[in-house]
Amino acid sequence: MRRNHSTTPRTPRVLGSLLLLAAAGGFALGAAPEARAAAPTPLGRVVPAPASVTPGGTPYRVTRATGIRVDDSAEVRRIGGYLAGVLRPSTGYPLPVTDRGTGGIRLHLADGDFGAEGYRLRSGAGGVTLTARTPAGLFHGVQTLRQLLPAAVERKTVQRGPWSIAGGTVQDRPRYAYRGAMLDVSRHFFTVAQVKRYIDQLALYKVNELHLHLSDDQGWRIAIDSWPRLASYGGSTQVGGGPGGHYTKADYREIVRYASSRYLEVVPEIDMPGHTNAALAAYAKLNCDGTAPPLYTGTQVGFSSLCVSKAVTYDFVTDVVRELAALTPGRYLHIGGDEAHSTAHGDYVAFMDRVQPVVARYGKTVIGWHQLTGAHPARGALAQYWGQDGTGAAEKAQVVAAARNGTGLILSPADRLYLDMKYTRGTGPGTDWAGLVEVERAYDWNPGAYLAGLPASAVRGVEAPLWTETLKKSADIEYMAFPRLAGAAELGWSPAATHDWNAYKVRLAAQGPRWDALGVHYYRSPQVPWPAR
Ligand code: TNX
Repeated sequence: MRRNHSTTPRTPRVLGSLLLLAAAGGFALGAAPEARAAAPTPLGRVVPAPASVTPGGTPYRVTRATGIRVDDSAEVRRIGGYLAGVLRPSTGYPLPVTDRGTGGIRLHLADGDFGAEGYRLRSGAGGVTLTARTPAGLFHGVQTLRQLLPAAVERKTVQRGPWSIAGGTVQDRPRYAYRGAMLDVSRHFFTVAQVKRYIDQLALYKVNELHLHLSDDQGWRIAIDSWPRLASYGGSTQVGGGPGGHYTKADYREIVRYASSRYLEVVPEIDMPGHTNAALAAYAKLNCDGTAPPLYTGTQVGFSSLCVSKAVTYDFVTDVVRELAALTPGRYLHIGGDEAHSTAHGDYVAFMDRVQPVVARYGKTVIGWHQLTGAHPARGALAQYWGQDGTGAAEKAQVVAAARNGTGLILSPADRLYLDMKYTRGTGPGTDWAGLVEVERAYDWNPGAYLAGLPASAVRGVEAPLWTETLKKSADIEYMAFPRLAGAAELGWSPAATHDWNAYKVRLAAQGPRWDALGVHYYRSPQVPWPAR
């Protein structure tokens, strides 16, 4: 055999191509017997855990002859195309997306008890059928299907099969309607391509809300036509003094479009009245003393405030909310409201009383960090809780009282779901103000019973925020998010009855080879029994 100068990672690709040739030529090649005989992934060994799994029957084997059969609907065909896009590079099969024929992988919309996002997956010798009431349900079913195939299916070059899916039925639907991830694009700016990469990773775990923290002291990241210096000047730096950046409206629409193609709703956040140094630096008139502060590239919080008593503040807020609402097909607009340490309490309440109706006027529902419960949350508003165990009793009581009054909650406990917390003392980057958060700690709690005295119906879901003071590149995002994000997604999706760390860590371990195949940089926590690389 000729010597190949490239190192080991190339070998499987070469082998894969040989196998493809072999398959095309109709002769068998010497795959290791144990590889050929490998049992398919047990039905249900996926993250998030499905609501119900009934294994049994013959597996379905994806072959060169497999077609992806779709309903005669543009959206179902698009989901079929997405699935084909995942499967074609690694299998090397044509996998035509068609509304003809029988067998194969079928994507089908039908009435039934699936809810808005649930699906059923049936697998047997004759084929796999995904059924849902909505395209979102089919898309989530496709993510389950992906995870039932060997991890190598995620590679971009032809790999050795077989590509078998265990026989049986998965019947699945989410516990919570809101399953979010937040990305702070203010402290460090991330490009459209980087955001899309994260969206693809979130979609794999059935996350359906992407909260973008678009403004903070260090940078304003979204173009607002009526206040152009917000982005052009307010967005011109970041933590550490790099060049920063911002999204044009076209960029932002592209993020929204891409997210929606993966069934994620984008929740834009403009943080107010604190965390506003970038805006105050861009426009002197927004400051009570009429003097613009310099741009800020440090990591302190709580030093900036909009000028609550000035009329121009509300012109500014109205313009920003109007333009942002026009860019937002989603239901929500997040107005921040955290750490307003430089705003007097009375001013904070007055500000929120004036700003929440502006959000409603432009057709959006308010989300605020839980400090909003210290003001008067608007009817229908959601509060995002980011406290921690063992502290803030008065604040917890305030949040619970608001929930009893009808304010919905999104749970993001900092000592569980803040993805910017370090895993251990020795792992970097990240921070540790809410403690060290290993994988088990991030997963092992119950959102339904988290705050004592909370009506269960008040909990609308969970969200894992990723603050980026210390994070600069996609590899940093991924290292902090994975594996913890998978746990957050499972808390949002899976029924409480499936919750079990010992079972979860085995399902989680199976994600490792998948992340390797996808090129996702992740933390190989010693708590998780990863297969050897
Ligand atoms: C607290 S959480 C903040 C952010 C920081 C984060 C760092 C919240 C609503 N405010 O401004 O980036 O801690 O972990």
